[in-house]
Amino acid sequence: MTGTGTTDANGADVNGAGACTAVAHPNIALVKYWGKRDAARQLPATGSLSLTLGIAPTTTTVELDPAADADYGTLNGAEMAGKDLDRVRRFLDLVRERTAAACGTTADGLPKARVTSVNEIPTGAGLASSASGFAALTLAAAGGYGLELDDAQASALARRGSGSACRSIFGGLVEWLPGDDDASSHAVALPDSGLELALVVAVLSPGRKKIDSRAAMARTVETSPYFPAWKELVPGDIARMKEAIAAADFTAVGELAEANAMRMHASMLGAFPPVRYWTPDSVRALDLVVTLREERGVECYATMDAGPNVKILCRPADAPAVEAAFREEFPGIDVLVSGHGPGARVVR
Ligand code: 2P0
Repeated sequence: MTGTGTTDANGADVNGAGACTAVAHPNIALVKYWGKRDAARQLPATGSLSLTLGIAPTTTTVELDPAADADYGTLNGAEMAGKDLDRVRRFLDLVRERTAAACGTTADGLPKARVTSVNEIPTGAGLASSASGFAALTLAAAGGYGLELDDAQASALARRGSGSACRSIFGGLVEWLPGDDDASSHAVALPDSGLELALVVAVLSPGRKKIDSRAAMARTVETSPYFPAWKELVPGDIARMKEAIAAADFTAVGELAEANAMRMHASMLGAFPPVRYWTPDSVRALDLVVTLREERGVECYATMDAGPNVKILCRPADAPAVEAAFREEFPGIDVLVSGHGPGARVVR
């Protein structure tokens, strides 16, 4: 999937390079990534485990541009600027460094690039677009520059762009192995146990969040007295979650996922100043999940990320009932339904 056999060379002196387009899907963690032990190298404090979704993909094209002085591009049709552009440039610098090392040349001799990225997602749906975005950018940039990567290497490189992006390289249920250096911190696909999950995303609040996850994570690590407890908890949650997945035990998967998400939010609430993403609608949505489960016979569990939106885990057969209940409780909101999605891939 990380093949780099692009042939429409664009004046660049790297083998088989020029332009490449890749697609990647977002993922939602069932055991969350919250905290880094090394921010510069993007090494996480713990492992994590996620489901790659089948909705809302990002499609990204990287074209080498020998005439450009700096990387540039568009995101959903608008010119990239500010922090977003800086982050893309830093990532492409890293791709050029790796390419230069592999080709025995210098990164300065490699052309800059134009990046065109489109998120196929309802505006502000609250699905982490940095995961699909950096996973797609990793494969497109590697293809554009002619950098050969196996899946683990692609995942480790995507991690440098955004931690959760390392998981979107793979499809279905995925574990991010925390590792202890740049090469060993990457994701792997979990064996298929036959467990089929559905995820319903209730878009309660489409606006941009007040504090981005990178800053919120750093604040939690630095100031929350509950962060050490979170860090100690996660390895056991991952082990239990893998057992539950292997046994295709939906109830155990749901209970663990919900408890893990609440404990991540507890660690944030303990930060100073506190990090609180919840709104009154988030609490109403969490109540509705309990009502569905305990009073209406629809077994479902809630998870939340760095934002106010609530995602509901259920069996695929129950997804229509969960969707209908959320549409009724919150008229007019977007409700998205997803099953297991594929890993990132080069499309041309
Ligand atoms: C996760 N989140 O496991 C957790 C749960 C949000 C809450 O991964 O700084 O955008 O780029 O590594 O990957 C969001 O964090 O952070 C995230 P960086 P990222 O999905």
